[in-house]
Amino acid sequence: MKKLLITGFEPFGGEKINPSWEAVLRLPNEINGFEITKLLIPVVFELAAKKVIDVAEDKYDAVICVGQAGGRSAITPELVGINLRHAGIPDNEGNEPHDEPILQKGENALFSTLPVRKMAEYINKAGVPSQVSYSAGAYVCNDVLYSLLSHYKGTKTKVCFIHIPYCKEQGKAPSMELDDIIKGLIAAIESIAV
Ligand code: PCA
Repeated sequence: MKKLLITGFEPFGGEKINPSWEAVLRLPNEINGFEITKLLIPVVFELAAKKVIDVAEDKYDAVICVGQAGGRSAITPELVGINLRHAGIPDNEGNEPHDEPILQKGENALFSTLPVRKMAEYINKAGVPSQVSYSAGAYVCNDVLYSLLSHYKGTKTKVCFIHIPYCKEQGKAPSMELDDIIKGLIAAIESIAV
């Protein structure tokens, strides 16, 4: 059976929950012929990607990381990761890099290797608002996306990152029902043919 690793983050920035992990945790264990493994990762530069790579090794066909993007109102698969760390707030271990590269000799940017446009189409078709995003920011989510794309470049392991809005339970706006976030993630996985 094909194998997919999907990750969610711990809470950060004063929030009590992170909707990425709440949604990932509630996904079925099998979707679209993929056996799904779920992993909680820390909101810490460098360490988050290291945890994913330690678990994934070369055992997975696809790795999808999910993170909260407060302020967005749609599910946004990210097209690109950039070689930059720039924090607006400290991460969960107090790191606050400013304009530092992730990899000293890395390429400036790397494109997702999973079909993010098709993902957005499938999510919309499932009745959940979605659009492709051209920036995952420069905080820990982008750090994870770029680091994984660099690590798995040219291998069988395909990678993407999906940002999601706040969920209703967080009491912030804009927000999305957790059930819709879950529905959207399932639709995204249904779009993958590897
Ligand atoms: N969102 C942050 C990091 C963890 C998360 O859920 C980001 O967009 O970088």
